[in-house]
Order: sequence, then structure tokens, then C-alpha cells
Amino acid sequence: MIDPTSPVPKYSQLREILLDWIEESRLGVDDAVPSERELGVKYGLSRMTVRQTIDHLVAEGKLYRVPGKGTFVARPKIEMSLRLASFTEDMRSRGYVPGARDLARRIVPARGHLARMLGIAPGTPVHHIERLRTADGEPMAVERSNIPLSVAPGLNEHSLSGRSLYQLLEEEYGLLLDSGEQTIEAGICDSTDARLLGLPSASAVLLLQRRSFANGRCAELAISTYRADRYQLHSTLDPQR
Ligand code: 16G
Repeated sequence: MIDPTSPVPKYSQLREILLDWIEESRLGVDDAVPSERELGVKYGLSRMTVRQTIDHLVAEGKLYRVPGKGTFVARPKIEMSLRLASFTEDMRSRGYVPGARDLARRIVPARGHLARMLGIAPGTPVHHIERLRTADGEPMAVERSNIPLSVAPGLNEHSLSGRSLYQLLEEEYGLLLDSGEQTIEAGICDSTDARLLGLPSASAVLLLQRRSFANGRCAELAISTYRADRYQLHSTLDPQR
């Protein structure tokens, strides 16, 4: 119930109630949330207050709206692991069937930024591999990998359909990635990635740039666009010493 004497604003109290319903599974994924009118009557709240709560939960990705139909409970987001795992391993460990659709594969000379990031001379050829990554068939991310030709000569002759890139690197080239570094930033997807990911244009995304190393040498620079409506960051925290 809403406590009108509480210093906690009413929209926050309603938020707690709705989150409890979701966490206690009284409302499951894709279940309809009662209408703004129903919630207003039930809890003695103005339509504006109810809308404020729902708007916030939609913006956070906890609920989603279908025009003309109502508001529904969204799926929980996937917690992006901060380990040096392949997409395939990561998805499998969560019980999803990983997939990849080849978008482009070419050999290009590395210029400025790319060459610097890979630690190679400008003009050195690299494999450029673009893939749409899926989980249970649903688009999750667009990954653009750059791998120096010298790291994996002939890589372009190997099919990647239904195969993990990291597994291929290990099995065919004996390349075991042993360290990595990654930046993650908020972004807005361009029209190409929006179309590939099945998102409305200019949707929020997570932009990842990852360098992976094998024996001190940069083996891959991956620049990826992950759906922000399906991923959130999670990390454990150690005290600062
Ligand atoms: C991860 C990597 C990517 C790599 C891919 C290989 C990020 C953030 N991470 O998704 O760099 O290319 O795994 O996956 O980009 P695969 O072995 O399943 O093909």
C-alpha cells in the first residue's frame, strides 16, 4: 500500500510495489502491467504519478510499451561478463544457443588508429570480420573483429558459420588468448546497426572496444555494438588498497 505520510515520494513507492511484483514473480516476463487507470484507483494515485513511475521503469528497461496494447514486463537483461570469454562460451554458459551471421569478411590494410591499436605498422594487412551475434536466434550484438594477417594467415579460407572465432584461432593456429583490455561506453546506434539488431533507429547501445592478446601480442581488436536493452554491466568490487 502507498503510505501518504511517508517522506518517500509516491511514485517511488509505486515503483517499489511494481518491482516487488516482478521480483516475486507475481508478474512474469511479457505479462501485462495493470493500466494506469487501474493502478491509480487501486493505490489512490493520480494518473500523472502512475505515468511517472511507468515512464521510469520503461526507460530503465524493466517494462516495455506496445502502442495500443499496454505495458508489459521486459526480460531481465543479460549481465555482461568482464572476462576474456568468447561470445559462444558466454552465451552457452547462460543456457542460450549462440549464433553468428556473417556480414562481411575482407582483408584490408590497417590505417592510423587500427594499426596503432594492433601494434602493427600502417599498411599491414588485417582480416576484417563483421558478424551479427545471436542468442536463441535473437540479434544481440554486431561484432567487428580485426586480426593481423600474420597472426592467422589463411583465416579467410575458414568458414565461421556455426563456429567460434576463438575456437578456430586455438584449433587452427594454436593461439590461446591470455589477456585483454576493454572499454565500454554508452552510445546511440547508427541506422545500419539499428537495422541489424532490429532496434528503432538511434536506440541506446553499449559500444565495446576490446583488445585481446596472445603471448604479449595483440591478436584481435574487436569493435562491437551491444544492445543496451538486453545487456547490463555487472562486476564484483574489491576494496581499494
Ligand atoms: C567476444 C569478444 C569478441 C570476439 C568474440 C569471439 C567483444 C566484447 N568480445 O564476443 O572480441 O570476437 O567473443 O566469439 O567484442 P566467438 O569465439 O564465439 O566467435
